Amino acid sequence: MRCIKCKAPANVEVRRHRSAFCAGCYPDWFRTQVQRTIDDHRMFSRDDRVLVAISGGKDSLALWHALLRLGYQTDGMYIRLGIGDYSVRSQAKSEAFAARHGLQLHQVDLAADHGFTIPQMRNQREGKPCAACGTVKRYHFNKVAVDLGYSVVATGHNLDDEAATLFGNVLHWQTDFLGRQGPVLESTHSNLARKVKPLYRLAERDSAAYAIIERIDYIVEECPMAIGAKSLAYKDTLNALEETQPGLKYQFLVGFLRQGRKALKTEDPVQIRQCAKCGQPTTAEVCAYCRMVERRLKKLPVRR
Ligand code: Q46
Ligand code: ZN
Repeated sequence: MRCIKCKAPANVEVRRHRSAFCAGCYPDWFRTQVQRTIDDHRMFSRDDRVLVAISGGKDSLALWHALLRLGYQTDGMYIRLGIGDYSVRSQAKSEAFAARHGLQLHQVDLAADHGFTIPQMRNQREGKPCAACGTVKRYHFNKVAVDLGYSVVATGHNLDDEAATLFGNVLHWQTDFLGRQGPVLESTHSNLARKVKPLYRLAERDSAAYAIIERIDYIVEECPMAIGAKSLAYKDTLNALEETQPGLKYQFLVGFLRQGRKALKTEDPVQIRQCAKCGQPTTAEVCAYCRMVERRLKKLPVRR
């Protein structure tokens, strides 16, 4: 197999595009894809300050690296979730990346600043804290972006993540979520940052290849809380289909965004107001984050 750009022996195959690239040409192709996605959806411009949500994994670090090379103004943000050794190692990788490139990495420490860790937020029924973790991440990324004046929050969600989310939402006919799923979540309130996903058309293995070729040192292991998660089962199912039908994941997701989503979009935007406790945007009197934290802190032993 030869690189489609320079005809040298190829190192990375992108089957859904019927393409292959050598290690020299691949990073440019990856960055061009990111740039196209940003342009197609008018995600942000070079005048915007972009806050990149960093986990220490391949996707968020590949995204930060690509945005940097493309000339965007970016800072990172990492949340110390308190998930044992996994958090210690992912924090170290995130800090090392920021230091190596001379970038600013904001951090929120849940245990030190807010008195809880993610493993303490396990759901009694499922035994997993992932729903709580999602609420915590959305809350703090938004709060830091608004407080520090960033125009937009960029996350490393890739094609596999987005196709798996879509698959799960279709299986359970979560029409509310389906109507809102997309690469850009517009701000509908002055305290709500815009959210964008510049990697949503690139697969997990595309960012892994980019990270390896660009020598980005990322945390390879998955969060231990992800074991047994439904999203992983959905990814396995889609990967099995993709194996025999290259491009299926892309068609599934992009086809939905182009054709299916508009039928599910609600005309009336939900009324956003400020949380009575913390002032963050919410649709209820008190936001989901404040309610969740208050509920759980009552059950945790008092810290001395
Ligand atoms: S970090 Fe958080 Fe994930 Fe770990 S606890 Fe679940 S949601 S699996 S992306
Ligand atoms: Zn609140």
